[in-house]
Amino acid sequence: MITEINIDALVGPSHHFGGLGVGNVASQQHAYRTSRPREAALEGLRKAALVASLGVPQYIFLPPPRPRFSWLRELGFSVNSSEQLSETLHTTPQAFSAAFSSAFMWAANMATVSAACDCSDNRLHVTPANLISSWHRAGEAAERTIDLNSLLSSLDSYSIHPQLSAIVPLRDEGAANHMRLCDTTGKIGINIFVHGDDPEPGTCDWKFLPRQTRAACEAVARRHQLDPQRTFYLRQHPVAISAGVFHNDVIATSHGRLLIHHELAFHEGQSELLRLDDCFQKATGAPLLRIEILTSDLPLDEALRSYFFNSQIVTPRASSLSNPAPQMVLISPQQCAEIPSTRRLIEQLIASTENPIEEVHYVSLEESMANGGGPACLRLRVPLERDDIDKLPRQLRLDRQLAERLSAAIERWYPESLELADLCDLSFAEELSQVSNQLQKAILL
Ligand code: SUG
Repeated sequence: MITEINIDALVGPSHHFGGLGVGNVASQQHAYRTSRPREAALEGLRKAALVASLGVPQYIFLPPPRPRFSWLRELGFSVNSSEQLSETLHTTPQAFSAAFSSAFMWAANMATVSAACDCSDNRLHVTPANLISSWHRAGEAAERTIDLNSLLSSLDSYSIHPQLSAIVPLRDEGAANHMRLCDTTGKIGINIFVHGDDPEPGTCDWKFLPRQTRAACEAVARRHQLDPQRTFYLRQHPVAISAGVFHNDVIATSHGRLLIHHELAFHEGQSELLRLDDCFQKATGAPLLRIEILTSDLPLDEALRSYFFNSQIVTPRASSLSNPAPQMVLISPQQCAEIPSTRRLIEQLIASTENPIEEVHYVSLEESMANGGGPACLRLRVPLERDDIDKLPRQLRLDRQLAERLSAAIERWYPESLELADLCDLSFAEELSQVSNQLQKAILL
């Protein structure tokens, strides 16, 4: 039996709005707004604690160190005084913001992960995403490779590959553009990769640079040794990308044998989707539960405002024999409860007996949402055997005690609010390293 663990990445104390998300309308709209790092971290932690309370194995990665002054130096900036930092902010705000970025919080972009049972060598394969499309995210792969190694090092067999080369044709944003469908045991898996680039470069007039290329998807599938017969490639719809759908997980979602996608998720995807339905049926002996949401039921702009497709779907564990768990639970952004079309859609999904979703939890993630990240963006799924889960380091597993300790550290040490100009104060950089120490303590206790 395969169980999905979730890894969430704690929001960092320098969380701010830098307007750097390529094709990410929310990030652009909220550029330079005052941020609330404390609330951002607490919101993310509460969401992860909710998932843990449903019996899903939940792990936490701490924020990597910020600021990245070495990177600013590499770009020729001097960073020895607050005045110099202030000058950097004014001349090149993108580089400045990137040095303090907390975008590592969106763990769905950390890596693409393949279950060992899907790979011909029977090893779990992981490729950290190179995230080369934007100013602020490319440095994350090296940092998260260390964290992933620490989490997985006690497993008997796994491969963490180097990130794909940092060249434009290999733009990779990880699990946000990958979906794994499987049977009820989790042992028979089908992998779907979603890319945004056009087959013949230059044929399409993009408003925003598509962040994932087909070449990157194919390279990941090859190195992970996935069965080509059970691997699918779908192309994101250009209309959706131009409207602000910068990752597939903003327009489609999946869990187990359930796939929910918008009518405008994929470009000319019909024949590939029919082949997918057929392949799933043949491989697992059961039909794929594929739900296509029409524009007439959910217009694209409401899909984006609500982030409905970024709802997280989990299989809870029963707390006792007399208290059976719902088959699947939806964790949706609060916005979905407020927008009538998505509220109705969720009510219909729960009422219908034709899909396994039986419950919804609405979560408030205002700070993350304002930067274009919903519940599913904040987690990376790793499909593992139960025995392997037992081997993972206990101190990274989120239980009530760890959640309380982290929450207390955040309340005590994180700034309540932050302007970009506050980051120019050199003493703030020292404070950030103290916060890191306090979070480490909370984990190691
Ligand atoms: O890469 N936002 C992130 C949001 C990532 C959401 N992840 C998934 N869909 N899986 C991004 O665009 C904004 C940062 C800023 O502007 O300060 C940002 O990076």
